[in-house]
Amino acid sequence: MTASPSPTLARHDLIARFTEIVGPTGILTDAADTAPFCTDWRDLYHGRALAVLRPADTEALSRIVRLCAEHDVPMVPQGGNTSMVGGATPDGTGREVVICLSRMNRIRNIDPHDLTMEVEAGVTLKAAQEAAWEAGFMLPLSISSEGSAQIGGVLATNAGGNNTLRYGNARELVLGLEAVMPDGGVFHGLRRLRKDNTGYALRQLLVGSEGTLGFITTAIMQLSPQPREIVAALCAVEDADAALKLLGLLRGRDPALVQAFEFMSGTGMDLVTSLIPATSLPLEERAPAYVLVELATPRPDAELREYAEGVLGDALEAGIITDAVIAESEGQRAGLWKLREEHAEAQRRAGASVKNDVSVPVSHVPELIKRATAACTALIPGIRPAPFGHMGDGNIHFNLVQPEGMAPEAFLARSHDIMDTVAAIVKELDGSFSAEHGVGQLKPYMMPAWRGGAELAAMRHIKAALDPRNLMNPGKVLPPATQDA
Ligand code: 2HG
Ligand code: ZN
Repeated sequence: MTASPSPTLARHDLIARFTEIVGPTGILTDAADTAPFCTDWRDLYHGRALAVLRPADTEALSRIVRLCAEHDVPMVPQGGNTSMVGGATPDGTGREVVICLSRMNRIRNIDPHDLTMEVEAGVTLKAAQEAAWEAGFMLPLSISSEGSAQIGGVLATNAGGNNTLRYGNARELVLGLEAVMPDGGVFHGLRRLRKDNTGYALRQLLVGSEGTLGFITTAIMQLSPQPREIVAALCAVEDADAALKLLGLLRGRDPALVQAFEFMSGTGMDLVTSLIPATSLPLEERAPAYVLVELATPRPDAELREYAEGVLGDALEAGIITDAVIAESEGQRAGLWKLREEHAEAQRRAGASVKNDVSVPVSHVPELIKRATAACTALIPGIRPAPFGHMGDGNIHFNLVQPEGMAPEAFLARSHDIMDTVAAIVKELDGSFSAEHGVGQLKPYMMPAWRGGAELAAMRHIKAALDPRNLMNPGKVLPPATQDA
């Protein structure tokens, strides 16, 4: 990948032209105002921006992109700024503009016959879920950062989250897209068709491209019928082998009911209950690991709670689980989910941590956890492995928290050693080093080893064809060409 060129228009002229497009309230230029947009959620990257631009509609975004293309201004799209891999943070040159889509925040339409929702990029995932629910449907995409993450970013990263095992990733839920392409042209693909084989599926190329091929402005999302009954339970298990047996038991009885199957380590749970206010373990005793199971059905007469009691009772009797609690109310269900969803925040509060957002075939999850725990513990004595995540689809966040008392900088200096150690095991288990958070600017260096040869070459051709001057989110996803094997 070639470096992106420098803007060909003086800074003040560019700012004047941008202001003409977005108006004075749609642009930020002072360093103090742009700073929050130049740092990522994990505080790993600190960039600078020529300006932060906040277009109110597709037309304004298209004009911005055209202007940037004309004058070689690199652009970084940003939604809720919740990337785990620095995917929405500008570099340190101060040449890039951050394009923030939060003003494009309308839910345009929910269609009860098509089971679709038309939603703009700046709507938070939570707001979209709530609107779908109020209309009697469900948008079945759920991630820990859904209160801040916005639809544009969710699609650009092909977010997965908690319900992938039943409903798929963001990709599976998108029927249509509108996007501004690198030359400023608008791709009008807001179709709501279940069947549409007319050439290349451009929308699917944009989903998961992390803003490197175009900026998503609006999407048609597919909705599901609302479940009539939902039952959540927290189960204590000895280890991931037992968790896998529990998944087998649940799927063997009725695979259609399992909506979420989330693994948590004892260490991770301890961090949540000790560092996050208003959380406590609703079981008698601490366990080596836990599973949060959620069952759901759209049938009105399923007697799901009785079913859950039966199947978990059998799991207890068979020694697969050692304890379990079933939520008695919506409040309790939310409490169980809080224990799971606060894992990232608790780990942040515990000091420096290294994240490995990896996936392996579901059957290999226990081996991954065992081998990676042993390897990382041998690498850095005192390191605290705290794996958790979406075990039902094979995506484990194999996160490692710094040893107590170690300087955070000293721990972070070992990040690449730790990531490479975990990655080597993931590779042997036929997995992926980037399951759901994307590649961003944290992991492009891993691409040649994992997606090298014809695959990376094809990605480079696509990027060069659509964005020949490398202006769209440069430095993300693809490594510099010099790193190719
Ligand atoms: C989650 O599943 C998110 O909670 C964050 O993907 C994972 O902190 C992480 O590594
Ligand atoms: Zn996750």
